[in-house]
Amino acid sequence: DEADPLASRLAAAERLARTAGNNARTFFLARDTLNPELKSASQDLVSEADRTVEAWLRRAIRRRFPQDGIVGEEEAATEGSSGFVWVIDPIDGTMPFLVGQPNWTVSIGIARGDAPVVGVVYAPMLRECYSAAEGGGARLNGCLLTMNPDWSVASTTIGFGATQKADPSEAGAFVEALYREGGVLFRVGSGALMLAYVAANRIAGYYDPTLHCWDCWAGMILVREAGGVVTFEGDLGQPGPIWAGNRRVHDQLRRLSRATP
Ligand code: 2AM
Ligand code: CA
Ligand code: CA
Ligand code: CA
Repeated sequence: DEADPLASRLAAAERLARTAGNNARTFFLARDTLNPELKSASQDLVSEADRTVEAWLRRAIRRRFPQDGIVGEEEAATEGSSGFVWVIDPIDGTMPFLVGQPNWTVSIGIARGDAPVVGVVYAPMLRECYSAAEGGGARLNGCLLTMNPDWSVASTTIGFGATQKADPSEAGAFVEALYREGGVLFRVGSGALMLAYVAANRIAGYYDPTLHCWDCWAGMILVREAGGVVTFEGDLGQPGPIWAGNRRVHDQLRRLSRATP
């Protein structure tokens, strides 16, 4: 294992994401029996599905890589000594999950120091598994992904992920600036899936004013390995804004998101 620490972790992350995703799918098919609890806002929810899948993932990671740290949405972070930290979101898109939309994912990223080096985003209901490791390219169900280097924000739709916590006038100013530039909005409730869609040329770019590391750690390495550019101003401890696209779209989104309301 330690002969190729990235390859062994990528293979493990893919296996764990698939098993966790299948467990989450069982909850999804019986979602009417869940009693979700409110977190910070009327669309910010957590259920037994989120907690059970994260607890299972943490046990499986600890068993296989006991020296690695773990950061995840629903439990406190645990420190490791190997230099690797698993950054996990058991269900990214709890809101779509609870209302029966198929666009939710299991997101498993790995950090070495403060850099994303492995990422797996699995969407069980879409039968799509996105994966990447540093230097090895990004793949969708095994097929290599290469981002279109020529697109601008007007070429196809742009992901925008603001939740109820976003500043309404800043969100409005971004949307207005985007539409003035010929852009059109796209949104699914999983930030990880939006980043995977950037890597797969399904959207031209993505801007979210506030993501946590577990929403984007896997997606960041997917976009970079597909040839794109990502800036995340958060880190493993703090949320922050994120911009993703090819070089041109990334730079355009940064400018448009700073339009003054
Ligand atoms: P979650 O489902 O794991 O909480 C950033 O947009 C993140 O916010 C998403 O990756 C998703 O993570 C969460 N999210 C998406 N839609 C949301 C909504 N309507 N209300 C609250 N959180 C949402
Ligand atoms: Ca959540
Ligand atoms: Ca999330
Ligand atoms: Ca989540």
